[in-house]
Amino acid sequence: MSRPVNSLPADRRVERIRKDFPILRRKVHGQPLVYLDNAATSQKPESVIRAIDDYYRRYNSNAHRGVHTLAEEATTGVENARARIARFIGAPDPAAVIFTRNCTEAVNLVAHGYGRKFLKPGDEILLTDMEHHSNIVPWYLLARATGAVIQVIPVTEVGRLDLEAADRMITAKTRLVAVTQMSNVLGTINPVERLIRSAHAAGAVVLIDGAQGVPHLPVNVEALDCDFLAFSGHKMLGPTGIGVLYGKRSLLEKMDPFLGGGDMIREVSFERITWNDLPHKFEAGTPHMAGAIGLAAAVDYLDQFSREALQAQEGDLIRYALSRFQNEPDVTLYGPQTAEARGAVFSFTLEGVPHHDLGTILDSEGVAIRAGHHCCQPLMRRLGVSGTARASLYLYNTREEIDRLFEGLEKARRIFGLTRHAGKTPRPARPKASL
Ligand code: 7TS
Repeated sequence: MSRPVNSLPADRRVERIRKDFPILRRKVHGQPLVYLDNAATSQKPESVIRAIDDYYRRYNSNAHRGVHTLAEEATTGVENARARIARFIGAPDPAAVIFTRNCTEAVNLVAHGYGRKFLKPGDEILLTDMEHHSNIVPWYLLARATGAVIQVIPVTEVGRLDLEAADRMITAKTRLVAVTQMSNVLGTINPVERLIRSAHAAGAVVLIDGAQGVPHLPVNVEALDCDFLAFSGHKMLGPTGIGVLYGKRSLLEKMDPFLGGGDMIREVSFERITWNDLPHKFEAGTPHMAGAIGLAAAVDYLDQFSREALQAQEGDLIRYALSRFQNEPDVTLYGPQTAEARGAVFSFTLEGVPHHDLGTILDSEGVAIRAGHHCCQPLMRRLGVSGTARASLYLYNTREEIDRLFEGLEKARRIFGLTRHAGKTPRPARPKASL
């Protein structure tokens, strides 16, 4: 009998978890793959792959339309998935869970369905300097369409939101606050509860971008009292092409639809159209049945672990990675320097090595990271860099893999003729935890 997975020591648990992910057995350039690009997309366990395969082999059909057995099974599959995901995020009402293509589409849905209907010239939309383009561009378009104005909460020297500035900036003019729960660059975990309370006191609604938060942090939309939560399935072990918008029912009811088409209507004539009930009002066209079913399997996979066990395991990895980063004189790590304030995302630069070259050298060693601006150009400007290298971890990563990352940095130094302790050029005096 194998021990229940939660009572295993962390290293044994990770060993067990790794066996569930077939891609982790792959080699890249002759080396065992070290996948450290989880903030871009996560890998998929066997159970998710099987759920999708099973759907297409056994009951593929069009949900919500047919009267035949397969159509009923597909409908049940999608609706059970909705209920499962609602339970995962603490939403009491499955109809408040709207399936979208991804987090990006969920944000756009709110910008169109809520923003275009309710925002007026001079109303303020409050964002932060650490938002992903997905949580900037839809609001920019909305501001242009309505005459609303974008305000931006700054980021402090240590990579946190400037909460004093936020307190000043949330005023009676603020109609909507859109903020990421966790930065995909700095790893910063934002105090979203506090922002939600202040925004509500000022009469504004709040959208939480949970693309990075939901895969890693326990989220309960009722306890948070957020108005909207947007996230993507593919960053939390689910398939690509499926995302979620949670919204408070009272808001979803009064919003306009986003996309028009089949399934989202009650009655159509050329003179007058009435909308279907929630959640269908926001799900035009044939849904991504396999995606929804695959995402429910991903949530089942995550939920087999106690959140405490997973968080302790991830916390240990974060502390280990931080200690390694902080021991490299020629590496600048951006964002909070303590494990409590951050998630498992590490953006850094290695002095004398352009980030894209670093990404290529690491790939030659089988280590997958991301290099670039990470769809956060305003934040890059704030950091004073054109881009960074970024290693992001998930529940199957190990200390040995972090060691492989640092071995790769050593190779990059050798190729660029640098030494670890000095770097090629004398370093200007500046704090290591710079932002
Ligand atoms: N919000 C945040 C905070 C993100 O990190 C991302 C994707 C998105 C929104 C958009 O998610 P999508 O699934 O709709 O594309 N972030 C990244 C990343 O950091 N690297 O690749 C995608």
